[in-house]
Amino acid sequence: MQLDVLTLFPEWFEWFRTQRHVRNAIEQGHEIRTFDPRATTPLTGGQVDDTPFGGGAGMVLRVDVIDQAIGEIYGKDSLEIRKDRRILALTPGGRMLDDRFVDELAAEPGGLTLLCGRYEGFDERIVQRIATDAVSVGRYVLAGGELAAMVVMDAVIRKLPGSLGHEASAVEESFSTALGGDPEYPHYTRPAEYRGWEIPQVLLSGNHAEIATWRRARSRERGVVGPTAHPPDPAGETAAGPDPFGPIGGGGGAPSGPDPFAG
Ligand code: 6GU
Repeated sequence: MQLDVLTLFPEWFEWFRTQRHVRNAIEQGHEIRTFDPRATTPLTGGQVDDTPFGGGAGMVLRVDVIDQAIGEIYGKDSLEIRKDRRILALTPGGRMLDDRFVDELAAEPGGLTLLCGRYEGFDERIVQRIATDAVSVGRYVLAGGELAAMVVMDAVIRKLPGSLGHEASAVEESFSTALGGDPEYPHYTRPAEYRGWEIPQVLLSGNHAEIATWRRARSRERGVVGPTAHPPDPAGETAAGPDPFGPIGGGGGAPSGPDPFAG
């Protein structure tokens, strides 16, 4: 897959490219290219942004600058390019990135172009006329789209064959269809007991069917309860009293309530 990023800060992506799963993907033939719209701006003095019509604070990325950059990168008019590949405008008000959206992007045959906004953001015509999608990584505002672009690319790259050491890791992971869209089950490794903190005994049983059932149940439970903003208290209580987001059934004991596989 070809991942192209339009950014005023291409150097931010140098570190990203050195990360192992990203390097693996590049070795597999995937590409990450960065383009600075300042290099192709039709305006003088490397100008890329302007003050907003109607007044207000901040600067807005100009539509002519982005249109020109895309035209030069692909050697075609941007209205043609958007038929061939997904062009993502990274903006806090966009479609929220989730596992389904990531799968959709990873399956895109034409490649992705990520547009990073800075300042107050994009001239809306970039989003409406040039981009195929507006993408957000959460309901908060970052200073620019660069970190969001890395989030999108990281999530997409993990789905590409050959980028993870272990192919199964991306199949049965949080929010995947293999887990019915639920978060991943908890993992444990050695030591089996540490400071009196034991692991669920079923995991030591060697009974793969029971382990799978237990994992599916824990995963489903996390899906019902929602993301753990705060790890469950093993005693089921906190200083503030019983944790409303604690074990299903509200009981104490194991984080997941009575555990049929315990002991
Ligand atoms: Cl995609 N961009 C910016 N600037 N802020 C964000 C975002 C994107 N997603 C969440 N916050």
